Amino acid sequence: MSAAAKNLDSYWMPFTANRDFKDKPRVITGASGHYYTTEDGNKLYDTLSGLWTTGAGHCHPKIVEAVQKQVAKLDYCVTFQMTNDKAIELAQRVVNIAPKGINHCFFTNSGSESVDTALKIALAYHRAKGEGNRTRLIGRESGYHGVNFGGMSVGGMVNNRRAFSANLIPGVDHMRHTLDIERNAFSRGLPLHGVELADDLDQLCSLHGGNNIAAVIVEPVAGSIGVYPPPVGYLQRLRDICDRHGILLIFDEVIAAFGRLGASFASERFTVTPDIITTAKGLSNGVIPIGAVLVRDSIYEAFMQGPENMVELFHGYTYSGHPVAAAAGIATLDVYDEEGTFEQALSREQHFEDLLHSFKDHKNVVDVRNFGLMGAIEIASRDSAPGARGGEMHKKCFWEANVVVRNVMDVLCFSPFFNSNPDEMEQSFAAIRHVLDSIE
Ligand code: PXG
Ligand code: PLP
Repeated sequence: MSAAAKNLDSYWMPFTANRDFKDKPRVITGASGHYYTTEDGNKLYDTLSGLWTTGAGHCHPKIVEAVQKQVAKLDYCVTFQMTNDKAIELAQRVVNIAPKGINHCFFTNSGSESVDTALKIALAYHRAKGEGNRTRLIGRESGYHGVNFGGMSVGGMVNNRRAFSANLIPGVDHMRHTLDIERNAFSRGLPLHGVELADDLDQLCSLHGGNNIAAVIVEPVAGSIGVYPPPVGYLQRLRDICDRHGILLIFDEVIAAFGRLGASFASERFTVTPDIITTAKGLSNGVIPIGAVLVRDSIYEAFMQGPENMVELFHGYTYSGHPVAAAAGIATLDVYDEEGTFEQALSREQHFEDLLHSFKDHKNVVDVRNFGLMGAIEIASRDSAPGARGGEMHKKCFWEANVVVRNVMDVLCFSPFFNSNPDEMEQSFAAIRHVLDSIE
């Protein structure tokens, strides 16, 4: 065991079974391109691009250089009532590739902060417009919107909510999720059945009065729960219902934005434009924490009323628009531009889909789902031990197959690099299949 791994006790690890992990740790000390390296020099193929973060590959030289330069030039700068050149430039660059009409960008440090920021903007927007009665928020079962109180409340992953259920924010409802294995198992791309699930929103409008609802937040493709692509027509129907009732539509694109769906934003791929977009992860290729909330012009303008010397939105983080993070973001957008990353991602979709669906015949596989470069293989749960097979897959892949695979219970999630090499993808999926065969 390495020196680092021996001294794990002080480290309370996030979303980890701490005792089980510390018994036999999995520690990474380096990364390059599509591989992680361990302390003993093993190279592991990364099938999740970090945690859906690092689509352009690890330690991209251009981003590394930009960070190194920036940290030596301007390490930190207050962004309340003053700012830095990099934050200004990144905001412009992001809105340049955002959907038409979305031209304003508020910086955060993570997806969770982006979500809570977006919810606060939605509530304050209606109030600024004289519709302070619009206070209700709608999320979706199985949704993931981060771990802060707002995002947890609109989110729908039960384990994330259970211990806090009495303290979630009030006035939140959930639509049903869109996974329907009975009707849609092994769909390639968007499932055909389920557009009517969007009518849950209409029902909530009947129940509460649509004019009491502030916003609806959904992941265009639910990621964290195990990749649930939206049924054909579903997002458009949500958009239509929101328009009818004056409700803001928030797309949580923390995973989906910046190439994951072969486009700058999911909204571009689906040709459905929300009112607010939350982002993080791919904005800096995962190199430095940064997130952004993008809003429609009409939302920004609603705040720009009243005395000009007054703060319009009492919200912001110490590190909103951090210059080093912003420099990483600018370099990342340069890389996406110069390398044609979004087209690269599109060009790899078919091969990725074929590799995933080659698991259809496996005796323990109950579903395969994919859209863009997001994919999942769902394994049947072992009797009375949900999550056991998935957990064993993760560990065996790490220790015996030199492949990093993320499991959410018994669902294996994949988020390949935008510039992944087809041979390496095939080899890693062959190794994964081998491990799956070995699991009872
Ligand atoms: N919204 C969405 C849609 C996300 O996917 C967040 C918000 C929160 O972002 P931060 O940066 O605060 O973690 C996310 C993050 C998984 C997994 O297992 C996915 C995420 C986080 C942790 C685990 O797939 N996504
Ligand atoms: N808690 C205390 C005591 C603080 O002073 C601050 C920021 O100044 C925060 C929390 C919030 O930290 P951040 O702005 O990094 O989110």
